[in-house]
Amino acid sequence: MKTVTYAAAAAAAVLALCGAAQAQQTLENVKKRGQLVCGVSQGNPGFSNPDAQGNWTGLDVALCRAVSAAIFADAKRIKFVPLSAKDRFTALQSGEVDLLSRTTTWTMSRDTQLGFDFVAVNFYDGQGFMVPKKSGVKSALELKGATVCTATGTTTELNLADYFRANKMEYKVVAFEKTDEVNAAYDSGRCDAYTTDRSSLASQRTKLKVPGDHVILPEVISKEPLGPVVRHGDANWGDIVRWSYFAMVNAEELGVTSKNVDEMKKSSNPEIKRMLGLEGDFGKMIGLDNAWAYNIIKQVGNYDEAYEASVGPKTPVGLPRGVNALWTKGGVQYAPPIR
Ligand SMILES: N[C@@H](CCC(=O)N[C@@H](CS)C(=O)NCC(=O)O)C(=O)O
Repeated sequence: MKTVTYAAAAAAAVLALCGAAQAQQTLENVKKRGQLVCGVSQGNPGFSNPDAQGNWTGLDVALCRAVSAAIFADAKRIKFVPLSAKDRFTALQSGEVDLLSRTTTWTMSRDTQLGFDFVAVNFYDGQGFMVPKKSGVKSALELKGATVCTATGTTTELNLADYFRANKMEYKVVAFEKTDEVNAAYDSGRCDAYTTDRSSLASQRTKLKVPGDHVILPEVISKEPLGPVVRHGDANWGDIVRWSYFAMVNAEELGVTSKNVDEMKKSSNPEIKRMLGLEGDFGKMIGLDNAWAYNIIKQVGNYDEAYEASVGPKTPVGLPRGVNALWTKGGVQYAPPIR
């Protein structure tokens, strides 16, 4: 009896050790493969979207590129895997992707029940509604009895139910797995309103037949902190993704851009020196080269550069920085120091 117990205990210990060793392997696997596998959307302009040449662009894509630059000194060593909202979590759990960077809301249940770690918030968002301008609707509170289109496998349906219940309004939901199906249904007039994250409404609006015919209503009915997700249990990997993101935000705060980063190597500011790998061993601390952040900034840019190029006011998505401004400029984007 005792022997069995010891044997079982030993087996469990070996399993636990192997599990831990395996769990800490992501960086090694990525290096061996020579490529980062990044889970993105199937097409969310400004966040993750292939352009006419098939090159992936967007704010979430910039984060994949930053991680690739930090590891390989090359922002292009990435395989992008397009995932629907419904399939994204199994793809991360099964190891099909190393990192999920796809407008994913950080919630307590996802963080604690799915075996994941949310490592940063690269876009603070909230759920909203879009309606055809010609409907004359000016507030979500006028949507009593409306048919609302949305995507399945998202945080959206529960927020929608909560909002209509709280406001004692009836509604009907029409939900699809693919965002393109939601767009088609809404564009054909099957629904009175379209609901999802407000940033995604602005993004998907660019894909409608006449984007200018639709307006996003002022109500923000939920908190949708969107950010990159990794598997729980590989702390080093989580650190790499988190600090790749923080490097972009710190670079913005310190005024370091892709254009001036070489010039900035001459700066006497100790924070800039540490960030660019000229002082200290900050890259080594996460298993990378000390030029990790230099490579991110040089090849991908700082957070502001990535934001303005993908979703900013001059892009078709057209989102002002708003709450995603730096904390020094009235927003909540704040990165702990590289120190
Ligand atoms: N933030 C929400 C929603 C995420 C989501 O999937 N949004 C849709 C917007 S309609 C999207 O990104 N669609 C693009 C695609 O599936 O390619 C969540 O994490 O559940």
